[in-house]
Amino acid sequence: MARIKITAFGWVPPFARGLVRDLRVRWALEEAGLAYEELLIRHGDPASEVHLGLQPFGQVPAYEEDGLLLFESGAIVLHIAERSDALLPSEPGARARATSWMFAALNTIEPPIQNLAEIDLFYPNEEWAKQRRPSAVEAVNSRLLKLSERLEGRAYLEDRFTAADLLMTTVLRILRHTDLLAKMPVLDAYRKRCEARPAFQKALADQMAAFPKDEESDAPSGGGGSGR
Ligand SMILES: N[C@@H](CCC(=O)N[C@@H](CS)C(=O)NCC(=O)O)C(=O)O
Repeated sequence: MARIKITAFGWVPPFARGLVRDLRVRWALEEAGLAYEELLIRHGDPASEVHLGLQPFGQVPAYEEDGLLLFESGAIVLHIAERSDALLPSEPGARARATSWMFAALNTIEPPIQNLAEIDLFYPNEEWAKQRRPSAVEAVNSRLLKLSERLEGRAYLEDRFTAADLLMTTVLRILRHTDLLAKMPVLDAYRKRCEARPAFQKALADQMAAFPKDEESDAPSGGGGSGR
């Protein structure tokens, strides 16, 4: 059995905990029943520099398996999903449709959500951010409305849970500091349905377990990234 290793941060600010993108990879590995090791990145630790170098942009997550080195959470999840019936159906048409939704999560839904999150979490007091925010909210809402229409009367994006729902859920979670999802009951129920899966709960617990428990350790000197 191949040894799988993923990189993750050993510290991020509280607002980022439970959102860092290694969560997607952990979740996919749990759904697929594949064991993995984590390479935790902590600034000041020489090993961390090596681990950061596994990703071309110095970000997490990176994925290593028997000399195969991958980056980009979506590509890693797709790699895992391609060999697990739990994450992608085997029928080619169904598989291609699910893959379309995987790209939709990352390419169509995540950009406006990430834009809003950056305004709110990184620049809340900037005048430009205050002016920009209403149109950023509008951009998110217009995508959420279409997504909600798709999910109306459905449990999942296609006719069963796939890696597309996994990615979409992790994208929707980025809005947790707002009430935008709560205002869309179909989407809120969808997110909760996916998050109730034991594999998600395990992945989340494992990401959270990597962070220090005591508040004093929450100071940036503990190491870690921006959590973006
Ligand atoms: N598109 C990349 C984004 C990765 C990313 O933004 N990682 C964040 C953590 S969630 C990070 O490493 N931030 C630190 C940095 O950018 O230096 C992916 O999906 O893997």
